[in-house]
Amino acid sequence: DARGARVVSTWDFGVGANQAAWKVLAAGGSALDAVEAGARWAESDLCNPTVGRCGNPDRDGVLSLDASIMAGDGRCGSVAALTDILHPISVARRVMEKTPHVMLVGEGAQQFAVQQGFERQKLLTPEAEKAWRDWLKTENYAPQINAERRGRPGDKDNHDTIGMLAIDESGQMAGACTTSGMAWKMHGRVGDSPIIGAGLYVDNDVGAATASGVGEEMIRNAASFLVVELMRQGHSPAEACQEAIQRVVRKRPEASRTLQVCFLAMNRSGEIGAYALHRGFVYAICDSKKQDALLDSPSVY
Ligand code: SD4
Repeated sequence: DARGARVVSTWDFGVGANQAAWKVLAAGGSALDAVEAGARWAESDLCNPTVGRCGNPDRDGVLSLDASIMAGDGRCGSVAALTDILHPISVARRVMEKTPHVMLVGEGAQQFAVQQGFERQKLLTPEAEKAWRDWLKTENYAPQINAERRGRPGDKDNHDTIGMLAIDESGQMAGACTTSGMAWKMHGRVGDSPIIGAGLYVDNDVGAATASGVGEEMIRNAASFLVVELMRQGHSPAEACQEAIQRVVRKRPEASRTLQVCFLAMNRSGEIGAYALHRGFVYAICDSKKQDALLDSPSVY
């Protein structure tokens, strides 16, 4: 049975993504297959302006996608600045499984995807293009604390990057992270999500961590690796996330007041914790007892 299995994801749409992952776990599938299935669900979601095909573009109007996947035994793969491919998470997995490398970017990532049988397709939605044209009127790059969710509870635009962590019935862990990155980013900008150790880190010996928010802060702090290392030193997932957030604040106290950073972690016992800089971060848990739990993260501000 899948009693020991569990999956956790960032943000409210994590509930739907978890259910896609749970189908795999409940059938005795691997954590790796589960997180890929969950991330694919999010990438296909038609109302998410920060992941996959409905993502907002960069400031040149190009939708460029970042994704990473990692297994608890240290295998990992990622793609960055990938364009015109619907499922970056599956390309990341192919990088892990079919190449001697960990990360492919831009044109090379797309070339590899096409060689692997992924279809090239135009992804920018009319809504995202319109949002970009509106943005061009001011060209003001000022990431909102919780992307489109702030102050509009229940709004269908209530979404953000998905980071997903899972443990399967055999105790193997895996994680996935997929995003269109920060809306109106510079062309060529890469965030934390495809960088192993920044947006995602998984170690079967300890646990796993993922992040959402302004990726520059996660990269600066090797944040997901930091959270896992704090758990290795004996901290609970919640304490590890909180300590990592404190590190972000100590490093850039002023910027921390206006940027959102969110960490989510699970240890090898399946215990889960989260912490954010600002209020508004929620995460979804799914296991054999409850399929649709949505919890509020504690925060500094
Ligand atoms: C990035 N961390 O590209 C991602 C975006 C995100 O909430 O998580 N937004 O920086």
